[in-house]
Amino acid sequence: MPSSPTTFSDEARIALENLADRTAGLVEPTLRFGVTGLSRAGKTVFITALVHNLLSGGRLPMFRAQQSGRIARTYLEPQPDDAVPRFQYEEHIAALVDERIWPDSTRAISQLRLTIEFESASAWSRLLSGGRLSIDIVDYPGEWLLDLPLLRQDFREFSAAAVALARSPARADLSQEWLALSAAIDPKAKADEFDARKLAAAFTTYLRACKSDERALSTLPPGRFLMPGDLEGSPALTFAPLPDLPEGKPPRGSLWAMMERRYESYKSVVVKPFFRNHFVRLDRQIVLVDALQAMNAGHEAVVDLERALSDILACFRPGRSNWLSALLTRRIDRVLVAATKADHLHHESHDRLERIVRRLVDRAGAKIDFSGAKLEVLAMAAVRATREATAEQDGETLPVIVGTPLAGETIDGEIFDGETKTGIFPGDLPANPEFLFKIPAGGPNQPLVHDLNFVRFRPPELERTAEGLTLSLPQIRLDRALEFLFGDWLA
Ligand SMILES: Nc1nc2c(ncn2[C@@H]2O[C@H](COP(=O)(O)OP(=O)(O)OP(=O)(O)O)[C@@H](O)[C@H]2O)c(=O)[nH]1
Ligand SMILES: [Mg+2]
Repeated sequence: MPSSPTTFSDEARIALENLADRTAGLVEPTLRFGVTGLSRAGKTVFITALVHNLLSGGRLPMFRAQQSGRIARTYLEPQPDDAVPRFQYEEHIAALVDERIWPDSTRAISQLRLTIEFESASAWSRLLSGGRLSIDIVDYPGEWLLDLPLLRQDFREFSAAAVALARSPARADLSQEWLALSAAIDPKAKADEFDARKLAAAFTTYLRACKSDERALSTLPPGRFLMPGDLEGSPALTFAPLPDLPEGKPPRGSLWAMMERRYESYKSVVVKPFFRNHFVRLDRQIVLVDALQAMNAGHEAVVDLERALSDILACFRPGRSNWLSALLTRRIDRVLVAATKADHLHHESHDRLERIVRRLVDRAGAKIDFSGAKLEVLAMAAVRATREATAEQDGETLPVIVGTPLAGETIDGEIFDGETKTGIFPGDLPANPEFLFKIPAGGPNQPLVHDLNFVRFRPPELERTAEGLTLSLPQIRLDRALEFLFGDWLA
């Protein structure tokens, strides 16, 4: 049995805080909704589109409360947690709608409270909730989840796992320099700040190379090495795993002892507070994945995405909860894994993308007990940047997608200026997802699907109705995501 990642006093504190959350929730029902995904997966765009569609009453046919006209009013309210940055909804939506640019990358946690006043379909819940639901949306990097397993690992275990991964065929060429540097330094030698910095820098360079667009690897803990935030340069980030540690304990004053101490600081300064203050308080969770990017980077990237998904899903310790445990510790009872950016494909491939992600999740989640919690998979686009059309080629009618490629994108040698619209044939995904797990003839780092066309588009121009009303941002299957995530609370 792995030991619990928290100590008893942590558990007691979590229980008390959850009790406080719940008591407040009796007066005003609140749902804490976590949004996560590895960097660039589409978290910021998803939250912005979700809030925008609810605030502006967007067309969401599969989101029943909205479709049946039972939502009276939706508005933003100040969030309850004063120490967490607010999600900058107004800036992000202005970028998307007014400037038609994608919002800036964000690297930390942020939060937003959305309150929905609705008419419940059932008399019971009208009586109990008074028709108000507050949703606290918490946006945090998926990389932080990949750090949670570190709570169960000591420095020796962490080093062994990191080095084994670095020596795997998919990464060996990238980790060479760092491993050579580590081999030249004796872990039992006297601790030296300069050595520690050199090792940490070489280790970080290796992690960064894994993450580059061509490789698109996902499992790269410790997460803060690639997004240090305000901890940049601090001792808690100036360490590296050490290969082939000898038996026994590190000698006092050695480099090994210093690295071990800093690794433990990383856990207590970075990982534990996230776990305690944010993670354990969630009720519902969406995990966004950019499966298209992984497929485009090749077999290794897909295998690595599966590994990351497996680690991420293992963090949600859902389970059957009785009334007491529901009161004491929150349990995530619904997890949605959503493939984003489906607007890069023709709708005929949306179901295929969904099937591909389901296959990945099945493999990743095989070892995890989801009893009592629902796990759903979806292919969606929070913002649909393209529309569909057909084109004639050699007497054949082909489905195309039409949009404005970002400035600088090239198609067949033509460089786009960010203003010109064009139609492309997006290509098809294979019907059978098993292709994901076979190394293609070209090698493990070649695109898995050859005729897929990847072009990045600008956010769409908003359409107007005949009466001159501006419509909400278009989306694909965002309504299905909302129904799964909140539908039962608004029933
Ligand atoms: N076409 C399309 N592109 C999207 C969509 N969502 C995200 N993107 C693209 O993906 C990029 C990253 O999206 P973000 O929402 O910023 O991703 P994030 O997960 O918040 O990224 P970080 O904050 O950097 O971790 C955007 O700049 C867009 O180019 C979508 O629904 N459709
Ligand atoms: Mg973001």
